[in-house]
Amino acid sequence: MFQLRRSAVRCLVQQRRAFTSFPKLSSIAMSSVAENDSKPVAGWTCTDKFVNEMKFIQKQETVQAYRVMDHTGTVLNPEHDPKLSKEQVLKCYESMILLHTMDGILYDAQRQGRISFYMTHYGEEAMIGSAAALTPQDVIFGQYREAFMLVYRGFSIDEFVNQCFSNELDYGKGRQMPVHYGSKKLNFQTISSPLGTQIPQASGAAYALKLSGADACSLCFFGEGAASEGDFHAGLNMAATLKSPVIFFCRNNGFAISTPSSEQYKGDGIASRGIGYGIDTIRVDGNDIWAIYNATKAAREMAIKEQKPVLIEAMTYRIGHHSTSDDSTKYRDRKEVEERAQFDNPVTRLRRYLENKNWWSQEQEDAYRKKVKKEILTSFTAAEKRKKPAIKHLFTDVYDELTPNLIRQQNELLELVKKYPEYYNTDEFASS
Ligand SMILES: Cc1ncc(C[n+]2csc(CCOP(=O)(O)OP(=O)(O)O)c2C)c(N)n1
Repeated sequence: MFQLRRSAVRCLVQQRRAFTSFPKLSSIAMSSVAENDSKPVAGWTCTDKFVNEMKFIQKQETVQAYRVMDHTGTVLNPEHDPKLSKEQVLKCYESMILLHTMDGILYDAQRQGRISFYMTHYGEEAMIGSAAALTPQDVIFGQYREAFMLVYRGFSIDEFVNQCFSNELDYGKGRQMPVHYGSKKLNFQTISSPLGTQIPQASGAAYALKLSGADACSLCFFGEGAASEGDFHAGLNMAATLKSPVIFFCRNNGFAISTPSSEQYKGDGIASRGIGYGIDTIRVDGNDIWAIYNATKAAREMAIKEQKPVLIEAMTYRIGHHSTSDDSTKYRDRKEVEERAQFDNPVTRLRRYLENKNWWSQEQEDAYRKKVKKEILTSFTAAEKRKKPAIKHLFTDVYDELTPNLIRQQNELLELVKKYPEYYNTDEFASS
C-alpha cells in the first residue's frame, strides 16, 4: 500500500488530434498540436489539470498513414489527386528512371573497384514527390539517400559522377566519400557522414530563415535509424520551441543497416515522437508519390505561414542493400525483398498512373532508359579519366586562409612527395 500525494500526480502527455484545414488540401489529417498546449509548465496551477485517480498512459493508437494512390496506380479519392500537368508528372517519372539507372551503373562501378563506395535509392523513389512540392529557395539538409532531390533540381549527371569519382571537378575536392553531394547553387547542403548532424543544423537554418523573413523553409531528411541520435531530439525541440519553419522528413525504410525497425524502437515509429515534441505530424505511405507530394506541400505552407516545424514520416522499404559495404541477404530473407520490389514498387505505381492517363508507353520507356544510360556512361567515362584534386587541397577550405601550422604541414608533405617520387606518383593529381 502506498499513498499518493495529489501534487505528485502529473498528466504526462496529452495528445490531441485535430483536423487542420488547408486551403488546397482541406482533408489531409494531421496530428495537430493546438497553440495553447505550448504554454509553459509553469501554467500548471489551475486545479482542473489535476486528478486524484492514478492512471498511466498506455500505448496510443497507431498513427495511420495517408495514402492517395494504391499499388495499381489508382487514385483512391479523386479530390486528393494533385492533378499535376502531364509535363510535371513526366518530370517526376523521368527523374525516377534517371536515378534508378544511375544507381545501377554506379553500384556496379563500385563492385568493379572503379569508385570506392555507393548507396542506392531502390524502393524509395517516391520521395521525389517531396522535391516537386518545394520551391528552389527551400534549403535541403539530406542524410545521404536523397539524390532524388538533386536530380529534380537539375544537378547534372556530370556533377553526380565527378563527385563519386572524387576527381578534380568534385566540389568537395575529393575530401568526402561518394554520394556526399552538395550544391550551393541548388540550395542543397553538403551531406556529412555522422548520422543526425543535419537535424539541428536544419533547425538553425530555419530559425535564420524566420529571422530574415524569407518565404522559404528548410527541409531535413533522415532515416528512422538516425532518429535514435541525440541530435534528433535537440533539433526537434529547438525548432518547436523557437517556432522555426522546418519540415522534418523521416524516411522510415524499415532498417538501419542490419537492424530492423522492430529492434530500433518500441513506440509508434517516429511520428509519435513529433507529437511528443509538440510538432504537427503526419505519417504517409512512402511508396506513394502523391501522398508525399500533398503532405510536403501542405507542410511547407504550414511551416512558412504559421512559422513552425512539421514532421512527416514516410513508411517505405529499403529494397537495396544499405550500401556497397553491406550484404543484406545475411539478415533478411531474399524472398521478402523480391516481394516488396514486385508488389509495391513506387516506380511501377507511378508508371501505372501514367499509363492510366495514356501519358506513357513501353516505347517511350525503352527510349528514355536507353538515352539516360548512354548519358550516364558518357559522363562516367569522362569522369574516370579526370585527374584527382591537387594534393594541396588536403589542407584548404578548413579555414578561409591557411593557418601557419597548416602551411608548415603542407610544405612538409610537398617536400616529402618530391623527395621520394618512387613512392609518390603525382601524375594522377591535378597541379593546382
Ligand atoms: C553517429 C553515427 N553512428 C553510426 C554511423 C554508421 N551508420 C551509417 S548509416 C547507419 C544506419 C542509418 O539508418 P537510417 O537512418 O535508418 O537510414 P537508411 O540508411 O536506412 O536510409 C549507421 C548506423 C554513422 N554514420 N554515424
